[in-house]
Amino acid sequence: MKGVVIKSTGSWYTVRTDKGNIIECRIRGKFRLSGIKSTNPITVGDIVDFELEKNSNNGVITNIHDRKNYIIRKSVNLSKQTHIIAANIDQVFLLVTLENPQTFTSFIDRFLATAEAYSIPAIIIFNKIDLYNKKLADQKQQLEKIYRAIGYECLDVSAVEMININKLKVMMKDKVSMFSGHSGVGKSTLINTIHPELDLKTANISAQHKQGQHTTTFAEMFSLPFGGYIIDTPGIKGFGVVDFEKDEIGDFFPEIFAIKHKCKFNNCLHINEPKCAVKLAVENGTIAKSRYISYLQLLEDEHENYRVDNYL
Ligand SMILES: Nc1nc2c(ncn2[C@@H]2O[C@H](COP(=O)(O)OP(=O)(O)O)[C@@H](O)[C@H]2O)c(=O)[nH]1
Ligand SMILES: [Mg+2]
Ligand SMILES: [Zn+2]
Repeated sequence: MKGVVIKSTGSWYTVRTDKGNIIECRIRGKFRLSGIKSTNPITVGDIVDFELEKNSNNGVITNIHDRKNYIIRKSVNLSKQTHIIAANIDQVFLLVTLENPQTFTSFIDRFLATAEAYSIPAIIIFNKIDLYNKKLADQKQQLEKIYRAIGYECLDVSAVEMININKLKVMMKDKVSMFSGHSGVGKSTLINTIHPELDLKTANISAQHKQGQHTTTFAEMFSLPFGGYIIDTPGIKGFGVVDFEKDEIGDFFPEIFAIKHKCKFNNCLHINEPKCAVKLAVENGTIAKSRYISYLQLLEDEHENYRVDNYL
């Protein structure tokens, strides 16, 4: 039998079959995936084969299907181990607010580059538009222009005033989605708006200060009443961590990737090399300055502690 892992608590995996049956499964002995040094062999979103155990309603997982993508987090201790937070994600929504809290472009761009590195399509949601005055609306429009031009879909919503919620539902239908963004941007409120039965706690700031949570929280996948899933990752700030190599960062900026072959040097890092097509594009305005600055920041950032939140 085949199903998708919707929850994992360490030793038990909750598997949902295509028909919607829920089976609690275990793994027998050590089940190791080659290539990934991870503390957990199976994660939420994994497609698995399983057999039912005799004389019980439980199952044993016998096989994991190849993952199309996955997001990881480093273990808290300094070993090289990682923890896989979730797999097979169709899209990740970055919730952005320009005030209360303010989301900076450097945060947006780091997030988008990370999504590119994970091969997960990213969509930008501007929330709380009910609060926007003319100045913020203009600022938002400029950002949308920048991000749409490089291929990122953007949507304006208000979780409180129910603006464009149906559009969001259409985007989420039959897909596995994740929400991300700074604390306070309205992730829980928006999830509750699209799926009131989940009844997530909102404006909950205390959870973030519990450092220990990083080791004990598990992602969970909820089915949406209109079709599709949402993965909730309680207590996990941000979006996992990618160790960027300097010479690949540009590949995670679509507009840089698109023109890098025009640089004189094929190992150009677009800093101050001669005849650099990227720098030229920044000068003539084809590449947004804010994007280029974010790119340079990522280049310089190699020793950054993964727990540090740029925003704070
Ligand atoms: N005005 C307005 N407030 C919102 C909106 N969405 C969320 N909020 C408020 O923003 C605060 C933080 O929301 P919450 O969902 O807890 O944010 P989270 O930390 O991203 O999960 C709460 O007080 C919400 O009521 C919105 O669309 N408009
Ligand atoms: Mg929340
Ligand atoms: Zn260059």
